[in-house]
Amino acid sequence: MDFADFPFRLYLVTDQKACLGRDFFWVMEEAIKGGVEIIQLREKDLATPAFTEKALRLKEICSKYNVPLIINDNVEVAKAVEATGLHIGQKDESLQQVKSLLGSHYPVGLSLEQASELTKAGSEFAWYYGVSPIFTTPTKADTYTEWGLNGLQNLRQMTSKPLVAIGNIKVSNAESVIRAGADCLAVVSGICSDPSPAKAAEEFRNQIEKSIS
Ligand code: TZP
Ligand code: MG
Repeated sequence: MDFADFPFRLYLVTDQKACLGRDFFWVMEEAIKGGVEIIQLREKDLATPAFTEKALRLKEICSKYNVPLIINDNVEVAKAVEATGLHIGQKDESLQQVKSLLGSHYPVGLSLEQASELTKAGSEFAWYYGVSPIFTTPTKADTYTEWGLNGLQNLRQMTSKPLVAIGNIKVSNAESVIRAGADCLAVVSGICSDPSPAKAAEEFRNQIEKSIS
């Protein structure tokens, strides 16, 4: 993956609970079949060995479909499984710190909670910005103030880096989020909790196609 490239439009961020008791890997594969193009494994409660094991299993599925696997906030796991990239938030180790461990060309996505973080040292080396949260969401309680569509539009004027929108993105608001300036939609419950993850992903893809044509 060339560090400068971010051609993805539909990004799945995982949450075991959001899969509602169904087999996690089944949900992932269905989501990919429906059109998810990149997956971030986000595990807040697993220690590194179990996180690594899960990442290796997910990587097998991702590799089958040529879907990049991104690891949330664990450099050791990202290294161990040779993930395509890492994603970090504002409260995690800094971008410079993780790049010093992974190499300066390693793709690292960075969450932005407010526009002032754009000018923080190192932010310019992010692979993409996660715009978090676009809308408040029951999936993640500890989020900062929502950006809303206006906030996203303003941010769009401030940077040409790929913007990945996350937070309560549903099929019903997907088009407005793209039109406000998102390059890519990141979804948890809208796909993982749907009775048919494949169909849900397909519906997101249809909205995206409609919005960029
Ligand atoms: N970061 C900001 S919001 C969020 C994360 C991980 C969760 C988004 O979940 P959903 O179910 O798509 O609203
Ligand atoms: Mg984090």
